[in-house]
Amino acid sequence: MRITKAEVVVTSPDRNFTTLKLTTEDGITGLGDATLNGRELAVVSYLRDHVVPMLIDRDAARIEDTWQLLYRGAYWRRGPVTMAAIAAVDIALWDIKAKAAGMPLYQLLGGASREGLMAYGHASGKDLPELFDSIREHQEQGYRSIRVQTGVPGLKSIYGIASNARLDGDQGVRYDHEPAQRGALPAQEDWDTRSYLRHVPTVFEAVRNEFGPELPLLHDAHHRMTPIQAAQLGKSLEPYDLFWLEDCTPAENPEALRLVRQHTTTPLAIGEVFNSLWDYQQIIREQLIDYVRSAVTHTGGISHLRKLVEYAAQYQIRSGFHGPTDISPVGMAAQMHLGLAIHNFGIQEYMQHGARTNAVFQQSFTFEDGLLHPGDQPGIGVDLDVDEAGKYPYEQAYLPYNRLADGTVHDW
Ligand code: CS2
Ligand code: MG
Repeated sequence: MRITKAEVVVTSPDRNFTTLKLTTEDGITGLGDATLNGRELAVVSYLRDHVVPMLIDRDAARIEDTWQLLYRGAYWRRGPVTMAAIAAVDIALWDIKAKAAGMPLYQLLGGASREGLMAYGHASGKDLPELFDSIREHQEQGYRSIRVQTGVPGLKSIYGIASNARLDGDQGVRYDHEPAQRGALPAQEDWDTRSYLRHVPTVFEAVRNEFGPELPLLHDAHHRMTPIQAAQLGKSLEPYDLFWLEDCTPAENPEALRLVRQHTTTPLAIGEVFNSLWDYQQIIREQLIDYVRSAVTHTGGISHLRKLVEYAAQYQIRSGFHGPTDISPVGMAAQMHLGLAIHNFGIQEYMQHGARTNAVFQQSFTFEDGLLHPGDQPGIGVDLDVDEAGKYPYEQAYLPYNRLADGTVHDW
């Protein structure tokens, strides 16, 4: 089963997506997601200029060998660009293998370990009334677990807060419907950690009073605290029983989590900006986290993410795969197959793509009663409408960044 064609498709229906499409001599096609938010074209070049020539005429059945060739053979290992490119190839090859076998991918990965995947959505509001409306809107959509982000008094604009949050698609401002804003330069936002640390526990107290003790609640700190600040936040949130506190400290210093762990029993999730098993090795071995946040798209594909979660399983650490809108429907579907098959699934982030994106990527996965299911079409179950994709050329877009009141650039 030789690969005869490898095309890199860039489209920007609601935001930019990079997709690899492989075709075999038998006419089987496979899709892989290589979207790296705000740095999309770097992966396009990596694929087109350096990977595609190596794929032509290779045996599409040799998934592990292709992974090792691209990873070890490059000399330059790891990094978000390399690992997103390898992910796209790996996902596309699993799609082809499952189509050739006539099975949905999760069957090849060992079959379903559960009926569906518990998903969480993003509720946000600049104040409590707006936040409560957003939580209710998510519950009406079927979500049984909810991430909570709010504005902080005194700060004008903060990442993760929609001022007109909508779930239904095309109108309104949805902050992370398009987490990277289109434009020639990145937008600047504000940050003040002391105000944030004072405010967040009051928000969770209000949410618990309004919505009761049952609803699983999550919170994302976007890497903005020092270890001792993160410890303080984890401790002050303990009465509100969070499902997890995400990305409490910056990714480069895994040892910071030791200090956080010593002070709080709030469960910790980390890793959406990690890109390999080796980034997690120490924090898994030392049991410093509870959930692995990687996405299949940014962690070398199905083959590598599976090894990562199986390693995590030895330490009772579960999956919490990254699923914002910058993971394309191809990446989302691929990680749903993996999540359905593994034993140590935890939760799946799911934000829902807009109508234009859904017209470009036709999907067979479903979201019903709060549970995702990848569907039973052979392969990963997503088709790319190339003509539709062609209507939306790439547009420059960046994630925002933030500065403190004195002008210092702060951590993401
Ligand atoms: C967030 C994302 O989903 C999350 O947990 O951290 O919105 C993230 O900021 C973007 O995916 C960055 O590309
Ligand atoms: Mg996050």
